[in-house]
Amino acid sequence: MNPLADALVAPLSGRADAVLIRPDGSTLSGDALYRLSGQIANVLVGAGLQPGDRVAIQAEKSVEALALYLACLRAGALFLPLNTAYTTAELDYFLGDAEPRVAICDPASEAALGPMARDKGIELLTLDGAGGGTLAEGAATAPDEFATVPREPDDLAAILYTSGTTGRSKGAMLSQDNLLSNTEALVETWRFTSDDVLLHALPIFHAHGLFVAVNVLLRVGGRMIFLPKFDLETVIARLPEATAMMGVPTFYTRLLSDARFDRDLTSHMRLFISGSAPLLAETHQAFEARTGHRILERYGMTETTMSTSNPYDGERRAGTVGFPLPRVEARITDAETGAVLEQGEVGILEVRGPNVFKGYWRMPEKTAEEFRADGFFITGDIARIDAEGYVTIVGRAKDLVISGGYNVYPKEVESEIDALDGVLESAVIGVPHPDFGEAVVAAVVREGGSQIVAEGIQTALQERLAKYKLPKLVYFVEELPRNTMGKVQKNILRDEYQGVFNK
Ligand code: MLC
Ligand code: AMP
Repeated sequence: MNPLADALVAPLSGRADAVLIRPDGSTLSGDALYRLSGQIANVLVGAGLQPGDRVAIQAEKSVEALALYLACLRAGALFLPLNTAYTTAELDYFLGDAEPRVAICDPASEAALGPMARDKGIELLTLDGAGGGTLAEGAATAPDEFATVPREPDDLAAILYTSGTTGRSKGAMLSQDNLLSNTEALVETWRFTSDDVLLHALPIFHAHGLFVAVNVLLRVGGRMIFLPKFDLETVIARLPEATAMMGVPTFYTRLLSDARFDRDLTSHMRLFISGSAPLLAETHQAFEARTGHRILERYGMTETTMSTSNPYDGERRAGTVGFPLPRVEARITDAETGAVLEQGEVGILEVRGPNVFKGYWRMPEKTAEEFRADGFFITGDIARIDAEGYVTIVGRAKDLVISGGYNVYPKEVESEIDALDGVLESAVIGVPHPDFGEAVVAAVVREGGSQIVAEGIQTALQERLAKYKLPKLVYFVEELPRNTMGKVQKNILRDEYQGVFNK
């Protein structure tokens, strides 16, 4: 038994029809993908991989990168995907913490990562966006037969890093059953079948594009139009071939900004799903007015994969994230005391169910802090559950910015800014942005006599942080607003800068 490989990968064997449609329209059959996963699994084992080892990958989205995920499932390895935007400095931490046996990077990063990998005893292979590189070369000559390694439902299948409000990023450990149970719940809730063709424009290094999109479509034996990224022209051109689309709100606001995106273009579509960041009620309404479709909004987290969803048949209510998924429980508690609140009250959203992760990699204390004794996971999102059971996310207890669906923890950016010569201190906030939903803005206090300018800060940060974490604007202030306890009042800064991107 290997629950995920049995459910997602094994059915590809012998499947002659297309499972992946590439940007140029060429296709890859299920069987070809299956055989490729076997070849890659053989390369990994040849590199010394044992079941339970981690395989890290930072590479452009490609059919081969997806096959690597399937190969890891078959080989009993823990798949560890990394955002392509991470810098070498960020990777140093992830690779040091996760201690993967094998890491795969773009050939362009090989020179920078090679010495790091050697120091850490990691076997480094390469893969580019066109499917070239040493991993693919090895796979081309490797046997395609591979005996899938047995796994138990509680065995780990993946580690996904998520930044922390304090300190370093944490690796969320997801088990076979976490992922498979969630896939089953989503298939049931969203009615996916083998007739579905998903327009897949999300990255596959985060939960949304990988565990929601890919797992669901593999589970039902559907197809995916596998695009390297969200590009408005390509998405509009390929939409007629799709039945369903999943995206972050930015995908939908970008589509709405184009007059070609209308009722005619979308009339054949079965379903549009949104998540990873709040979908403004006004976007939901504008989308319906333009296309006649009501976007189905759902809510999740790396640690829990999906927890709630609006209904397929019932009312998809704008501004809400719907009901807990089958077998998932949700409750609202008091932020200070942890007491369960009355229905309708606003507090911290907690969830429990087979979807909830096994804890943070090698961080038992951090794990313990985020769970209640009765097994509920404290999401850090502020929410309300109404009399009908609809969950509405009203805010975040965690100091977190979500920009275009990517999470940015202000503390991480502040630490980097504060470390620069000429900076006394800084405060990083998220402010409304028409494209990204929220954008990162920094308020910086210079050290006495310092002449540091915004450009200097941006340039210095580029070396240290992924691009999406960089402040889109840097303001210099005399001092940061603080309350009587000395805590920076970010709400005052947010009020002050809230209109800067809407002028
Ligand atoms: C790119 N940039 C961003 C950004 N994406 N800045 C802030 N926020 C982002 N999300 C930077 C680029 O590096 C570039 O910098 C500049 O902004 C303009 O880029 P762009 O060309 O407009 O961006 P694009 O490449 O089109 O990417 C935007 C995007 C992408 C929205 C398509 O960010 C994306 O695919 N987001 C999806 C994220 C996602 O999958 N999240 C799921 C997490 S899982 P410069 O300096 O070069 O101009 C999760 C759980 C759950 O949250 O519930 O699903
Ligand atoms: P991540 O750590 O990338 O998995 O991001 C998880 C966070 O994204 C959640 O804790 C929420 O704050 C946010 N999120 C995901 N989906 C939604 C949604 N539909 N509405 C509001 N916030 C969301």
